[in-house]
Amino acid sequence: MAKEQAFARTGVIAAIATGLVDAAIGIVRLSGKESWELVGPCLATSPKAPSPRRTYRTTFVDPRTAELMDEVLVVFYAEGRSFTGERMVEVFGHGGVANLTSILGKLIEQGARQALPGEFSQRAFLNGRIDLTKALAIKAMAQSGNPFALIQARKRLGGEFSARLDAARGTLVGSIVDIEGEIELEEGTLEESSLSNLLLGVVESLETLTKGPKGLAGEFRIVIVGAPNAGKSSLFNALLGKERSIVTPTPGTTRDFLEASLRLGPYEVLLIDTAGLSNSPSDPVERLGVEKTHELLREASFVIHLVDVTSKKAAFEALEGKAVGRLVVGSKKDLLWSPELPRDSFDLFVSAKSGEGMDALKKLLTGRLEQLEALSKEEVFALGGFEQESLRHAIGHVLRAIDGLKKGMALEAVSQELLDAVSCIDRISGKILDFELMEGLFATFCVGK
Ligand SMILES: Nc1nc2c(ncn2[C@@H]2O[C@H](COP(=O)(O)OP(=O)(O)OP(=O)(O)O)[C@@H](O)[C@H]2O)c(=O)[nH]1
Ligand SMILES: [Mg+2]
Repeated sequence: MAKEQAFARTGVIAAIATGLVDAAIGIVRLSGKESWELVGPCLATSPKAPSPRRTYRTTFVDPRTAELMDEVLVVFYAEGRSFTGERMVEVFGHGGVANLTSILGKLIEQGARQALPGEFSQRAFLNGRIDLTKALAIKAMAQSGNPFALIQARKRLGGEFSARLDAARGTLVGSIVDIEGEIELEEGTLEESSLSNLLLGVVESLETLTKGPKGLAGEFRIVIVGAPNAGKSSLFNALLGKERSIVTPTPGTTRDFLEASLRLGPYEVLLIDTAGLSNSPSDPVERLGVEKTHELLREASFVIHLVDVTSKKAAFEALEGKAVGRLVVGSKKDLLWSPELPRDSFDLFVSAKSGEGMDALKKLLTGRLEQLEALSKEEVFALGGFEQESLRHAIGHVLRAIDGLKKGMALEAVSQELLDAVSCIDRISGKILDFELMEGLFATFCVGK
C-alpha cells in the first residue's frame, strides 16, 4: 500500500461497512469534511443543515436522472462527535450486495474515494479519538470468530489492557521524576532499594501481560505433523469429513500445506495438513515443504503429532514452537501394532480408515478450546506480535535500570533506561507514531472499519 495514499487524511472516503453478503439492511458510510454535501444530490429530500445523529428517511436517487435507487435512512454525524472525529454520514439501505455496491459506486462518482482497509479506524486514531490498543480492539470485535477471542476483544474494548499499560507507565514516569529530582538537587533522599522494588513490580505486571498463549487472539490453528506417510492427510480428511487432501501409499505425497476450517462445538478452528517431517529430504521440493512445516509449527496454537503405529521406529522429538498444547496420536489403529513402540508415549490412538478414536480426538480438542475460553476470562491478554516485542524490550530496559541501581550505575543512565521503557509502552498505545508499523496494522482491518 502506498504510504501517501494510506495516510492521506483529506477527502471523503466511503465504504460498505456491513458484510458482503445479502442481508436485510446494509450500511454505506462516508467520512470527511464534505460528506454531507457529497451525499446531498443523491437524496430526494435532505435538509441543508442536518441535525446530528438524527435519522432521515428518504430515497436514494441517481443525481443525474433522479431515478430511484433505494429507500434509505440517512444519519449525519458532526465533527468531533463521530467515530473518525470527522463529519460522517451513514446510509442505511437494503442489504443486497449489488444494491450497496451501486450506492457506493454512485457516491464515488460524486467524488468520494473508496476507503482502504482500516482507513476509518486509522482516521479515528490520527484524530485522537482512539488509541492504538482501542483500534486493535475494534478490529478484534469485528473479526473474532471464537468465543475466547470475543472475550479478549471485549476486555480490550473495555480498556483493561490500556489500563494495565497506563499503570505501569505511571510508575515508571514517577520513578523517572524521583531520579531526576535526585540528580538535580543531590539531596540523597532517593531510596534505591524501595525504588528497585517498585520497578520489580512493574516488571512483574508487564510480564503477566506477555503470558497469554497463542490462539487466544482468534484464529486457533491446529497443525497436523508427523513423519512422511504417517497418515496426516487421511486424518485431516477424516476430521473434516471430506476428501480434501490427496492420500497415497507413497511417502512424500503432501508437498505444500493445506488448510480448512473445522467446527468443534461452538469453536471455529483452522486445521492444517503439512508435508511430512523427514530429517534429510533429498528432493528440493520436499525440503521446502519441511521448512514450511517448521514455520507452521511456530505459528501453531495446537499440534497433533501423528505417529504411524505400524512403523518400527517413530520420532518423538520435541517440536519447536509455542503451542498451547500438543497431542501425540497413534495412527492406523486398525493395523498391526509394532511391538517396538512405547505405548506410554501416546495420548490417543485413531484410525482414519475405520473412524475409531475420531470422536475421542474431537472431544479432546474441544476440551482444549474450553480451557482456552476459561483462560481468556482470567488475567491473560492476547497480544499481537509487535505488542509482545515492545513489552519484552520494555521489560529489558527496566531490568537494566534495576541492575544499574544495584551496581551504582550513574543515575542519568538509569533514568535513560526507564525513559526507553516508557517509549516502548508508548509505541504500543500509539503515543509514539511508528508509521510503518501503523500502516501494516491498519491494512489488516476490514474495509469499512
Ligand atoms: N489401514 C489404514 N491405513 C491408513 C490409515 N491412515 C492412513 N493410511 C494409509 O497410509 C498411507 C499414507 O497416508 P497419508 O494420509 O497420505 O499419509 P501422510 O502422512 O499424509 O503422508 P505424506 O503426505 O506423504 O507425508 C495411505 O496409503 C493411507 O491409505 C488408517 O487409519 N488405517
Ligand atoms: Mg499427506
